[in-house]
Amino acid sequence: MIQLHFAPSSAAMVPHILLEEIGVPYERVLVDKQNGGHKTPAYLALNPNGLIPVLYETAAICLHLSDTHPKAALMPPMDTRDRAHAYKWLMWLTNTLQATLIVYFYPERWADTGHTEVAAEVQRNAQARVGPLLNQLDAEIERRGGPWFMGEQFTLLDAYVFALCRWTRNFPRAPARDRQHLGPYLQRMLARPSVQRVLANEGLVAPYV
Ligand SMILES: N[C@@H](CCC(=O)N[C@@H](CS)C(=O)NCC(=O)O)C(=O)O
Repeated sequence: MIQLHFAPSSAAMVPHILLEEIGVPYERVLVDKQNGGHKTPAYLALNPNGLIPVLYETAAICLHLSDTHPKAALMPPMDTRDRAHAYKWLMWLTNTLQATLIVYFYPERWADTGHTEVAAEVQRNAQARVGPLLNQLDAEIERRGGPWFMGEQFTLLDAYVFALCRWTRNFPRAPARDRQHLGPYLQRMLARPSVQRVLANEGLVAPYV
């Protein structure tokens, strides 16, 4: 059976949503991130990066779930322009938006030890860089016309966009939900039964986005 190693609201939320969409049996394994459960020797044997989820990278897990559960149609059909665009957005989500958000959440890693002012500056700059990235998502949702990120078809990108947008919910300025098209889109995502199950499974409370 598939095992999903997760910490609440982490990158593991993306495959978590997809597993609920697919409807296969799977086992959730809670990683105690607050107490460094992702840095223990046992966990590092599973993911030497000490990051969650386990079958890193998140984008690779999404593609693997899509490949192994074709009936769920989590990607646009092969040999289409939309398929190419879906690859493009998946790479962008993982190597641009997610990577910048990680700088926002762990700014001290980009500063010398104890240089809290530098870390605060790094965090401010990371947040400023996330803003235009969220604008790109907003513009794409407008261009495609919804209801989902790629248009009519719900894809694995929706789980990724949702989880990363959720990470901005405590931004002091302009979180994802404040944008004209992203705001209603996130509400549509919240209404999906799979997403509701995931929020409950992860023990999360409102406000969700
Ligand atoms: N590129 C990796 C990044 C995973 C990642 O950064 N996971 C976070 C949780 S959202 C984590 O484990 N952070 C703990 C840490 O950085 O120590 C992926 O997409 O799987």
